[in-house]
Amino acid sequence: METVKAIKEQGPNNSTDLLPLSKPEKRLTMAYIYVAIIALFVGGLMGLLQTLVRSGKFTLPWGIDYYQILTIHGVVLALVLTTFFIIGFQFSLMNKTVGMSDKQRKSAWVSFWVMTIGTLMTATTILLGKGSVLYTFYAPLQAHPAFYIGLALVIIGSWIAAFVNFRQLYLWKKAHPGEKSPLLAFMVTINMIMWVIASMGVAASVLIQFIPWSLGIASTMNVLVSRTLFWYFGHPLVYFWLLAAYMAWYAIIPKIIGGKIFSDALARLSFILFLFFSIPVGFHHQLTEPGIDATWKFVQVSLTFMVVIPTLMTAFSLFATFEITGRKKGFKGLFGWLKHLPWKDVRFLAPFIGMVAFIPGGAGGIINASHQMNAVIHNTIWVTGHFHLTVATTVILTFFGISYWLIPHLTGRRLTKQLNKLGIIQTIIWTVGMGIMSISMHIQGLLGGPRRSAFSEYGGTEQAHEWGYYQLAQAVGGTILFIGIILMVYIFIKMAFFAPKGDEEYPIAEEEPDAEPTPKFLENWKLWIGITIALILFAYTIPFIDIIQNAPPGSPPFPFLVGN
Ligand code: HAS
Repeated sequence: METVKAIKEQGPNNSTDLLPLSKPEKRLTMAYIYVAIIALFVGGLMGLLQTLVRSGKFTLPWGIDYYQILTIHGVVLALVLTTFFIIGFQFSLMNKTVGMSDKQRKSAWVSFWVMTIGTLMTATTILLGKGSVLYTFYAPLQAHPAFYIGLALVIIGSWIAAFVNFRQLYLWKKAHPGEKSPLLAFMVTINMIMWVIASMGVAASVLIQFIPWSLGIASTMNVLVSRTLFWYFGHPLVYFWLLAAYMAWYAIIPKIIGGKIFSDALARLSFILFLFFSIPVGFHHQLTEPGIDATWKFVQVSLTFMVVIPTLMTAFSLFATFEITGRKKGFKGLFGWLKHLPWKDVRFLAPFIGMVAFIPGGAGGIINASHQMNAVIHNTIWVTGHFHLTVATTVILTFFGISYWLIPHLTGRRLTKQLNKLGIIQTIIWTVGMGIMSISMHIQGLLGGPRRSAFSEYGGTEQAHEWGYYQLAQAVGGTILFIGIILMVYIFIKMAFFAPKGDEEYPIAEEEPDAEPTPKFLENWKLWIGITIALILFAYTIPFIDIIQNAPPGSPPFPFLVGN
């Protein structure tokens, strides 16, 4: 029989074998999760304060500024919580499926510390009131250089993690010539390729534009270039969050419901399509910006709609898994199979509600991307409603669902019946709170209520009076959500330190035995990366040249990124 050490050195025998996580590997993933849970608490508290301020019934004490807490909320939740949770979770997936050497683990720790130091730098700058520039840090808002240097470190740290993941798969492939890679390792690799290509945009902007400008080396910068580079990164950023949730939907949920993966090939194809269509689409966040030619906005909006294809493939695959599993268990009728789903298992319930929330969340996204309709909702609090359904419900409820088995697995404890029950209560609280908050944000947005503004009550007009009801509803939703966060932190502490010792399963599903074999070309990395780069060059080259050539005075075309 092979020892764990031997398997570790060579990787598993075939692509469906799973490796046990060693103690050091468990500690590594837990380190990332500790940061994520602290971020959840701090960011959630700021979210509560925001809704209270906007309700007009509360003033921040001690001279704290609304935009300061809004920046902490955005940076800590959208950038820190997500990135740390995803990278930690992905390391555990890679270690389970392809294995990790000691050297790779050391590099992974370097990644963790570089990211953590960066996070501390940025967070401290905001807390000191020197970085209230929101998570998109649009110029001409300017922060202290430490804000941007901290962000650059977070990105560099995440690249180290990406290259560890690439090496993990590379060594496994070398040891298993001709075999298809494990599905989850394939998915992690796609997500990290997307992340590296996309984050180069924001890294370039931070390093070449923002840091010199904030240090006073350059006195001005080309603002449209900086916004374009940000959104070149900003849209794939949201898919970076979503794909981590999709990994659980495709490969973990089937195991939890007692079923199998519907199709390995379909799952891989959908991830490849996400790689193609996540990056060359940033202009759909810049539809109202006058400096970008309408033709290129049209091209990028068309590419945006292509993303709907892998999304619907995912919905199809999930429905198929649910139905096939139910029918195998003997449930009949058109929807009888729904009854077999383990509604009382929080590991399933939380991500399932996340899936359902993605139906209105995705429909909202399609409205946002449609140019004329975007003119109605852009810069209104509708957009905030949209991303609280997508990232703060679909993605986060899936991450909570993962935590309920991952954390006890890592800490050598069990998800007890009582913790499962608390988890179900937490999921319901989250759904109700987010439902109230997000619906009222959508409605207030349609009535013209602005986003990113503490002044939503000015003027005493009839319209502003009407906004008041929805702002109050948002404060109610925000308060319920904060109760949900406190409960989640409590469950986390229990799972990490106090739950009874035991073995919690790391649930990874197998493929349906009669599924069609996965075609070999799906692992043609050079081809997929080549097509991705070609699409980016097609969508960005000409408009980018336009932006630089037609830069206004003070933003000299060359050196094109910083003026003086
Ligand atoms: Fe978005 C703004 C367009 C998806 C996040 N988005 C944002 C911002 C964030 C964000 C954070 O075009 C704000 C950025 C800022 O600060 O300015 N978004 C889209 C489109 C999609 C989309 C077309 N967004 C997401 C996801 C996010 C996210 C996912 C986070 C995770 N978004 C926009 C646009 C803007 C925008 C514009 C800019 C607006 C502006 O003017 O500023 C698409 O990907 C959506 C496709 C999704 C679907 C839904 C498919 C449903 C599925 C559910 C399956 C369920 C099952 C269970 C199986 C078509 C897969 C059901 C079972 C039953 C029994 C019912």
